[in-house]
Amino acid sequence: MTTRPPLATEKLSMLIGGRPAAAQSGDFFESFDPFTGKAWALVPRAGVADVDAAVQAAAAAFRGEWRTMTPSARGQIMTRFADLVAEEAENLAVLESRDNGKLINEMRMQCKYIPQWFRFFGGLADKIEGRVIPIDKPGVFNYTRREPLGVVAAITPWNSPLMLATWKLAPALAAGNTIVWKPSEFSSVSALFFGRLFEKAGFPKGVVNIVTGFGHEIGDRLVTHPDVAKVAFTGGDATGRRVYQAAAGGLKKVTLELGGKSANIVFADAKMEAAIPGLVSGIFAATGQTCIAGSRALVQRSVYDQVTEKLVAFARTAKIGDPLDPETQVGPITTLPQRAKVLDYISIANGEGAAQLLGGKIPEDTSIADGWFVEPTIFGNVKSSMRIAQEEVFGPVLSIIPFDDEDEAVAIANDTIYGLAAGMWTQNLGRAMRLPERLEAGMVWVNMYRATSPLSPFGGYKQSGIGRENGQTAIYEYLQEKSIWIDAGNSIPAPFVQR
Ligand code: TXE
Repeated sequence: MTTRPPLATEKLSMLIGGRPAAAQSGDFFESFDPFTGKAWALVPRAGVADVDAAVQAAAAAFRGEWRTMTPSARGQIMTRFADLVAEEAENLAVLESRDNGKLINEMRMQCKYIPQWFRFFGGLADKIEGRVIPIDKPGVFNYTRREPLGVVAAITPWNSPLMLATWKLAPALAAGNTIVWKPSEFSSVSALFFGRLFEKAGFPKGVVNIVTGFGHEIGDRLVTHPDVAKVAFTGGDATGRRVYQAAAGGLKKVTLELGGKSANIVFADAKMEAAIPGLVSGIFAATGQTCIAGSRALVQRSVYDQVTEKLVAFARTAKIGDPLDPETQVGPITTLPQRAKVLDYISIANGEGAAQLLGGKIPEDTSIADGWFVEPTIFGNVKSSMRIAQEEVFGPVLSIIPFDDEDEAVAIANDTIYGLAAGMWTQNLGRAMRLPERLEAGMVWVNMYRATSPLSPFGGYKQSGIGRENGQTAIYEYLQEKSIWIDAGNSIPAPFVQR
């Protein structure tokens, strides 16, 4: 087993106004290592007063030198930050893997890739241009500026802690906003180490603030604080709805990235050597704890038996174990309540009459008994109406649903309240061109699955979210357009008539 030194003796600090900060109450909470089931770090337990202090610091920073700094200088700081993150990538990956139990390979890939977001959006900082409008009034010059919103509250979940925060922080900072970031109470450790790099990179004090604590204790204050202009949230749809409602009170802008029930569709003409690992990577990589999990495999009936058999055989060989071991392919579930939820859905699926073809329980291997594991689980002959095909499980549970033709595949794929992602496997060029536009999903992958990039938009159709992250246009989620009118004709206004 890899070494797992405790961080527990080191009391970690939040970041408020550029300074390391304890909670004003002095309280901490334990963060757990999902592989050992034991507490391994102590994280400050922020209260409302800490949130207020962080928002105040962010609001002051927004009015300070950050506001008057040239966009090019802002971009350069972001590039320096990217370099620092690149240097720290390995350490950050280990912290993330310890804290949320996800595979070290996955966290390494993410932490090495994160700098690209800061480079990409840092590069965009001085390309935020206004427009000159050929206005229909003689002698009048009309132009627009794109301006930042103010303080952005970033609220992030436990599954990809730094990556999902980066998707918010990078565009928000490039646009000139300031930040209060609240990571998930289940995975705050990496955020607090990441936080140490902001000042080193040259961000003015207070531009980025980090408060750690429980959603039910401080989330509402952060969302409703009068000085917060925008809320950028990734998490479950139930919490997303609550955040949306709370933000509505202050008419705040929001982006929400919520759950999914994504279809990964295999046609009979697919290259099976690619499709089978593609189905597995869609669901069992990250132990199913990803919003874009391909949790519904839609398989054309003529190859249904063949695909199912190969899939089960392939998934059966997945190596379950220590997420810090690079050989491990399936790690633990991040939280105990989440494991209970996954096991609950497995019994619901059995109760609904789905055919359990693999897994379904806690592994019997005593060497990993302390970890919060669930076996990779596959259900066959699932009907689209079953709860296991409709609700987000967020665990290593795959439902296989047969279909006859393209129309039925599209109908089943779209038969959900969600619309985050979809995958399809086919060698037929016409089908590959035709189908993506019929799928109600923000991202469609053809003969590939689960790819993301700073360059390409990410977000949900239907109840999978509001707004987009990533890609050039994501920066507009953090800007507002101002229209400026100048009378260049020296005319005298007519006092009682609209111009
Ligand atoms: O997420 P929450 P949870 C789904 C997945 C999972 C379910 C619940 O199905 O089983 O959500 O997971 C903060 N005001 N996803 O409970 O509650 C919270 O502290 C403001 C999908 O862990 O959504 C954390 O920082 N904030 C998903 C963040 O919201 C509040 C990723 C997300 O936690 C708050 C994770 C409140 N009232 C889970 N209450 C995805 N889309 O990738 C909580 N929070």
